[in-house]
Amino acid sequence: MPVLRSAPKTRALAPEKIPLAVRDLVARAPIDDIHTHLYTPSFGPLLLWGIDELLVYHYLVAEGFRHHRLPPEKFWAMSKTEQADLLWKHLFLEHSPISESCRGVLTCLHALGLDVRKRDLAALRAHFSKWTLDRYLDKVLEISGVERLVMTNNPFDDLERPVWLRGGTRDARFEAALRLDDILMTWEKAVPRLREWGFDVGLDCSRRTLDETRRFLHEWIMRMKPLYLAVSLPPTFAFPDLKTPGSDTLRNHLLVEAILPECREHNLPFAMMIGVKKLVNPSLRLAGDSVGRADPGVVERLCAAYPDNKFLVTMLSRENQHEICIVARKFANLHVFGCWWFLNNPSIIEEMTRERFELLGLSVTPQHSDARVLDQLLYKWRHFRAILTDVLTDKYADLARTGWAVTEDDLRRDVRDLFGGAFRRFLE
Ligand code: HDL
Ligand code: ZN
Repeated sequence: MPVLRSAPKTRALAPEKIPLAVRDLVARAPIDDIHTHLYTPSFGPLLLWGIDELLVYHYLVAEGFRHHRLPPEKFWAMSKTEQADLLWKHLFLEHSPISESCRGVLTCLHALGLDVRKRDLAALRAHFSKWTLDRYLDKVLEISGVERLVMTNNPFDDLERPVWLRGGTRDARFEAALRLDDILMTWEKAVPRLREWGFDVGLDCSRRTLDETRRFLHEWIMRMKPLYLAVSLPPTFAFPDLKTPGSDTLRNHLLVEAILPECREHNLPFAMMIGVKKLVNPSLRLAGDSVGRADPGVVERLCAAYPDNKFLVTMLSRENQHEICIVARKFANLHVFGCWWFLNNPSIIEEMTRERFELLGLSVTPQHSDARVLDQLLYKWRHFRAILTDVLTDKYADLARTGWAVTEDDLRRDVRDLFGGAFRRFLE
């Protein structure tokens, strides 16, 4: 007989006490950051940190072009320090830094206890020059409350691959995710490199090619011990793709006959990050990608066709958010996560988080940082904690109005779920 009665072990919070309790618990809760572009220091220059990296983050680069109007080739010819000087001038000194990515830089500096009143970039740089990376890493993780984070790991990256091949000790705070954009999005470039590494693959989707691709995946899963496999997909991604034979059909074969079987064998989710229009303005380089509305039916069909696979999904278009919540209500093998990239703005984060709680309750991971610069953990999480506090406070107040006893234990359990607990159960 299922347990139908379990009176709360601790006292209910008086309704007027709920806001303070939520604020304190959310502010202090440790975070499991399930998608970042950060690396352990052993990956060398791949781990970006410090004020100049914060200023030349591709979000600010894009915004900067709207002010300085330099020809892109002139901007890219500058040193990183010169780029940072230019962006500081245009985005902070000549205009109030009210955009989310500019505000984020200031939140990072504020979290570090730095005084930005003088708006003195040279003084700020002098502060960062005093840190060693290892000490700064510990400091940022401590202040941001990030306990563990998941990297984005790509065997096709020429800087990253040798570090994995060398092996070495792992920093338990950094976990891996095996990224497959090269295989699923640029197969024709992946083939010669896979063949160079001893995998007998071809441009076709022969049995040999698919088996050898699985062998490659298996080898890197054993090496990286990833929490999930991942890919960033265009809004046009189709499944099954019977409309446009050619590369898409090949992509479907690689997905269905190599990637999903490997995921099942290792009980690993497949993460699809859907809606990126790559390089709509190539002259902006990493800042040149855009967004497009995708078809959530793709996710429905994959979840239905592969019930023994687990899918992590985040969609880039605001217009897809309600739809993907409905898909998640239909398929328990789907876990929705994050306010990704162009959605990581307070007005949209609040809307998405409310929508998700109303439709999915606490079976969702509402945010990841997507941090590309270590220091960004400081702002991406501080900004999100504030929004989550407001939304959760409203939700528990709604419950209290029904006579439901909201306890501190309930709050602690629920916040732990939202900051990684639900994700970890989904991995089990
Ligand atoms: O593909 C991804 O993981 C995206 O997050 C891209 O890296 C993107 O450039 C980004 O950094 N978004 O925040
Ligand atoms: Zn990312």
